[in-house]
Amino acid sequence: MSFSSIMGLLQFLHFLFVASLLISSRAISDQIPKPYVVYMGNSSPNNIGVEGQIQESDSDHLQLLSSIIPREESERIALIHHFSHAFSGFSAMLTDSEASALSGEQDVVSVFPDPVLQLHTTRSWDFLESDLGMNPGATHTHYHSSTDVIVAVIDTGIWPESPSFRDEGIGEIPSKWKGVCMEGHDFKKSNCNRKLIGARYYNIQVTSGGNQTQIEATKGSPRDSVGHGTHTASIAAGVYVNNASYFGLAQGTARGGSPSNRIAAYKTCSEEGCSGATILKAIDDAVKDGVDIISISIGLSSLFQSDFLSDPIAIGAFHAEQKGVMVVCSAGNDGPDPLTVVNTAPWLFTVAASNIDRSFQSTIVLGNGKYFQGTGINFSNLTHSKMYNLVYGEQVAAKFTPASEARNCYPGSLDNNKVAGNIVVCVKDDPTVSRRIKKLVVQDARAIGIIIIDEDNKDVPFDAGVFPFTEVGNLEGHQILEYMNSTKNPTATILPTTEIKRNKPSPSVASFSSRGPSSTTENILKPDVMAPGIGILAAVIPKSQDPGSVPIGKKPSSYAIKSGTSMACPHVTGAAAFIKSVHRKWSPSMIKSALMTTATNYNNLRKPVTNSSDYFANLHEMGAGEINPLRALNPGLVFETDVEDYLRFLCYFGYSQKQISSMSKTNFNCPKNSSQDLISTINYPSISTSTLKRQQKAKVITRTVTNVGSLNATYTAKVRAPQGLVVKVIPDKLVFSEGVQRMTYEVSFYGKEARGGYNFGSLTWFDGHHYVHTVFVVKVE
Ligand SMILES: *[C@@H]1O[C@H](CO)[C@@H](O)[C@H](O)[C@H]1NC(C)=O
Ligand SMILES: *[C@@H]1O[C@H](CO)[C@@H](O)[C@H](O)[C@H]1NC(C)=O
Ligand SMILES: *[C@@H]1O[C@H](CO)[C@@H](O)[C@H](O)[C@H]1NC(C)=O
Ligand SMILES: *[C@@H]1O[C@H](CO)[C@@H](O)[C@H](O)[C@H]1NC(C)=O
Ligand SMILES: *[C@@H]1O[C@H](CO)[C@@H](O)[C@H](O)[C@H]1NC(C)=O
Ligand SMILES: *[C@@H]1O[C@H](CO)[C@@H](O)[C@H](O)[C@H]1NC(C)=O
Ligand SMILES: *[C@@H]1O[C@H](CO)[C@@H](O)[C@H](O)[C@H]1NC(C)=O
Ligand SMILES: CC(=O)N[C@H]1CO[C@H](CO)[C@@H](O)[C@@H]1O
Repeated sequence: MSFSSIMGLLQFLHFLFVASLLISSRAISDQIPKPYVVYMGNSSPNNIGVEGQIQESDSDHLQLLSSIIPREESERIALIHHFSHAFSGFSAMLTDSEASALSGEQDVVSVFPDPVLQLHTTRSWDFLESDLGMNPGATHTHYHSSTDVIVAVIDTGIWPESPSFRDEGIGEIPSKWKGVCMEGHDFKKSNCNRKLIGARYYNIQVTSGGNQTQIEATKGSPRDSVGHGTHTASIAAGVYVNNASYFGLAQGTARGGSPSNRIAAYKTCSEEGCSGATILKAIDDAVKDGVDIISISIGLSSLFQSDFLSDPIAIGAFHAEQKGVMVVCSAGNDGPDPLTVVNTAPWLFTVAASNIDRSFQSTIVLGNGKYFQGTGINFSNLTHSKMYNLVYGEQVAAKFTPASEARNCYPGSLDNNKVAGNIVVCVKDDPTVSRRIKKLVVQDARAIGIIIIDEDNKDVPFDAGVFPFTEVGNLEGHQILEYMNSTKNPTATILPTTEIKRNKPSPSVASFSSRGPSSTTENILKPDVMAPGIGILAAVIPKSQDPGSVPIGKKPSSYAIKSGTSMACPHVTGAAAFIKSVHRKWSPSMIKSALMTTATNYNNLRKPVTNSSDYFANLHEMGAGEINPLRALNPGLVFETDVEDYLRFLCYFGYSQKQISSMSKTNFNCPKNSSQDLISTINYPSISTSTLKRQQKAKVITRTVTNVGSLNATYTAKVRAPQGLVVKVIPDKLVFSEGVQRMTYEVSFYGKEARGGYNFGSLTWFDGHHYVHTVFVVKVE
């Protein structure tokens, strides 16, 4: 059983436990008001931008509340958040029965408890810190581009003094900007500038279980106290900063994906998480403020995914997309198990994480002269010339401690007297004790250093600060244990971390990156693309988060190295902003299509991309592949996914005509024969279909492409499919000319001879200049 499936089981058991508590106290908890989101579809068109009318809908919502809440509790007739710009609705304190009464009201699309969403850094899993902007090939020179693309970062706020947000040489704030720079006790209007053009904060409330717990009181400021928002914002659009490094590691010029564009920060999260209603409010504000792209490195837990209309990010992004605002999201860090990807709505751009061609090595030298390259970040002061005794957790167990616990360096499992002064070897065959905890356990016992043997996470460097730390896989681990068996006095040392460039296949899929298929529907391929998310250097708050993380005599660094799909997401945000700054008129779906059809499935060794265990990566791991922003500027053809496609998607998924009418506020009608199966037919830049029966004649899927290259172009189709799966494209030649900008074709899949299960392949259109690479997944039964 893998790490995450055990975690999954544990969390599930915990869930059952909590659920049973909830049931026993149900009668009481039913009556306790808690925050709910009431989603009411599209804002009525005549409401937009006219303050007076917005007030009107505010009072409509209050009226609706007062019809439900008993008069003696009139203090609850108040809106926590009110949504009125991009969409309509509110959040308020409601009892379960009030919530269910509201859900039957006219115009109410869905009512759901305000969910807690998570930040997608690996910090919580204690993979650690990051670096930025080293995305190969993303040098932004010689393009006629505008600098008024505005990127909204919905996250933990911002550290405005970071050099990444300086505004030298950047022009006036674009006139379309309607946002604000909110002041706080530690944040002044003057903290915003022509780079960081806006900042908002919200009362951050995080609810848990059936009881409302206010995890963080209002800090009353857009200032980042976590570091996550500063990091993601600087990856998306930080300016060039020379000689940035993390105490000398990853030294170089730091910059974001679109250094000349603008940033607006929306602080919705604390370290503990984010309230869904607050994220909805921030999306509503960002659309009103005039942003072009919204970056959200946040998501629901993959264990508790809800349907699209109870998912704040999906709801907010649906309306943002309709107003021409692109929303880019992280896929989550719950890999490598399948069905863990989150943020899977087709109007979202969902990003998986890959490594870059750099790693951080902490070399182990054994007493017999052998060297092993471990992974990790340390500022250790050990040297070659002195060796330390090497002990195995199991051999230095405390009294009455099972070997399995001591081997894993559980808290309390080691005999401190036998540990002090030695280097300790710990394994990770039990998921409950993280790397951070193992390190603290041996550090506490006054060990000299720690070697962790762990197959799963070794691609993600752990930042151990000044404590000598390194991590190896099972192969090297076995050799180290063998050496320890072979001698009475095994010794070793751990050398300081060095940075290794171009040492290995990259990109490859990060072990933690959440995998498809989507658990909500397999008929849209998710994640969409992959971008760097391991060991990314970017701006942070210059404060020490943990004791011992800063080398003695040094000040906390203003750049740090972090890993997570949180870091991958803003790379795509930055790339999208770059494309938007060149192609001002392109819609979100065109930009997304361009990045998907030009993505690569090959690594720097010109071999197919692999996962972190060196197997070829499949499309559920990497989507269309690693983004290539420069190629995406000139994709040749794009797939436009329009509002009707998304509305049809909602019909096919199973939502009612009433809900969909309220979301669209147009006279759109659901097709008569809606079914989940038809989801594959919406005009998406990839194809995924979950049901191809062997005895079925064929499955036919149409797509329409728009020519954005030269007027006269002739494309021919080339299919790559696994043996047995027959794929026909009709027509297999597309001729574009002055009057013909759009063409439709059919792809037919025949599964009679195909292998059961997932079949992965691609269809590439080529005109002599452009490769339009579209990937497909067909599940054969
Ligand atoms: C809810 O949480 C608060 C704060 O932890 C606590 O004081 C209160 O007793 C809890 N209420 C219930 C019903 O559990
Ligand atoms: C670059 O940074 C390093 C480490 O922070 C520092 O020692 C060095 O003096 C800096 N170089 C320049 C040219 O600023
Ligand atoms: C890599 O892919 C192989 C084959 O699909 C799979 O068995 C393995 O679990 C994957 N490993 C990771 C870390 O994703
Ligand atoms: C390394 O630094 C620690 C303090 O972090 C100090 O106690 C120790 O003596 C130093 N070791 C060497 C070999 O310099
Ligand atoms: C080391 O020795 C122990 C006890 O003799 C044995 O169980 C273990 O398999 C050996 N480990 C290796 C890696 O040889
Ligand atoms: C729906 O059914 C009608 C009649 O059976 C058929 O003509 C049409 O193609 C179907 N629509 C889709 C999208 O499959
Ligand atoms: C495209 O082809 C048409 C007809 O052959 C020709 O008249 C026209 O000049 C061509 N346009 C371009 C941009 O090459
Ligand atoms: C890569 C790196 O910065 N490693 C450092 C680890 O710690 C030693 C001693 O503090 C430094 O010399 C290395 O530069």
